[in-house]
Amino acid sequence: MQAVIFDVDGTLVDSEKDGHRVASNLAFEEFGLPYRWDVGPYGNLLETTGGQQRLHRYLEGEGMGQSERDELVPRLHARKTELFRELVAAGRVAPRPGVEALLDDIERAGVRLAVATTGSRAWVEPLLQRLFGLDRFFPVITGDEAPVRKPDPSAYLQALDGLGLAPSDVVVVEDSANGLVAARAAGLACVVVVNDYTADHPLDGAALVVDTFEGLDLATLEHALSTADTDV
Ligand code: XBP
Ligand code: MG
Repeated sequence: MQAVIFDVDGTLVDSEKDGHRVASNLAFEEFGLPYRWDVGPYGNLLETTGGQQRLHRYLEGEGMGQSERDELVPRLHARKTELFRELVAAGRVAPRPGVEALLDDIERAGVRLAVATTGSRAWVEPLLQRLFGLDRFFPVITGDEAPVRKPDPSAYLQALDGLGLAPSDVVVVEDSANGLVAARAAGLACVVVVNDYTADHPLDGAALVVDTFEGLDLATLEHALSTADTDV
């Protein structure tokens, strides 16, 4: 194994419940909109990857027409992104327990770190910089470079291309079914570390499924890669 590609939301960081959801509600309030995303129902909205795509799907469900959404969603999402950056800067978004120890374990062995996320670069870079150190990860592929979002494999294919490695030398760490499908469609073995929002996701084809990073080390990832069936 020569590299590990990490997902961000729900994987490196616990960013959905206390991050994107909270920032979205603050943006709704600022815009004088009556919508609020509660903790439970937000889990269903996560089936749609991409913040703008998720807003469109939700507002369409609330009966808002296409033209009104096309005008409102980019402004609402831009404000949500600013508010999310402020939550990160205020320390309200934290790494999942055990992630930092795993990153150190991987780096000590000279194995490379990369990122492939659906999220927007405008918040991804400051978050990685504040919590981990941005230059530990190369490449960092975001929704800006891969607009067709997971479960489409393009983010992982771009990360693999940036690493210049063969799929058999790389393992992915994800938190969700959409991420698992994207990694496998890119021909990559995928370890899934579920969270409260993804524990019930269908995860067939995962090389390994666990519910915490605590105790997840390099040797476990290497074993998962060596036993993985990457045939899609
Ligand atoms: C999960 C996503 C993202 C975030 C919101 O990303 O679906 O869209 O929820 O970020 P990941 P944006 O692939 O890291 O799990 O609002 O910037 O899209
Ligand atoms: Mg995720």
